[in-house]
Amino acid sequence: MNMGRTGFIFDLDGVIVDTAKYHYLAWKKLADELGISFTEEDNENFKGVSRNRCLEILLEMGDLTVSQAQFSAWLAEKNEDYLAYIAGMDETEILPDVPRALEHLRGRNVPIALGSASKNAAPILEKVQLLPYFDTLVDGNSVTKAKPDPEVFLIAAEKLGVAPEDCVVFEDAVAGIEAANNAGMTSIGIGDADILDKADYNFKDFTEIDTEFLDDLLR
Ligand code: B16
Ligand code: MG
Repeated sequence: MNMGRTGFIFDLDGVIVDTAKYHYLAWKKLADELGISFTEEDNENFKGVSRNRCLEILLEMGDLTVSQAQFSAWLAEKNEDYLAYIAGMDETEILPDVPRALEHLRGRNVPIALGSASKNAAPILEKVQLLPYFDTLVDGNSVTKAKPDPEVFLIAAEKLGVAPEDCVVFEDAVAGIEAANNAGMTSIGIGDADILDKADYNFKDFTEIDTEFLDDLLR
């Protein structure tokens, strides 16, 4: 363990790329098939939430109880549609100034991890060509407990060889900020400060995060 060394953990959707719009389209398609009303506002509640839990919420919205086999089939259908929507993603979909921050941190030689609920994180990072910046990926395939449980970030800290209290997490979801706080890490909310009011720091996006702020986190 490198005590005192700062580790940086990035969430994926809403922090690095805006895949929420593709998740919305895929959930909306399934909801329409099932006759369940699903709006972009409803999609807000799906941010940072596991695929499995999202389908449970959707079925609760439609008052539907289904067999395990049907549940799995719909889960697979949603993901196939989602994969079709993200097939054409490229680096133009990276959110503003994220590469600048990653480049700066790389230059400082600090360990960087991904901490995402998505099971599609690796192919997405590959598509937008940011994979080389990450020392390790912890995603929906490696966790058993969803955010706000701190598991995803604690595994990331362990893999980086950094103490949890020396880790900084960038997150756009309320559950993600809670997970970071539960892990004893410094939490940085990306998005609406009123919604992410439990974060230690708040920024609208990475254009507001200057290199001085990043360097201060290293001290
Ligand atoms: P998948 P994050 C999350 O990503 C999304 O915000 C959430 O909407 C999605 O349901 C979840 O990933 C699972 O994604 O279906 O690709 O496994 O924000 O934790 O990076
Ligand atoms: Mg997110």
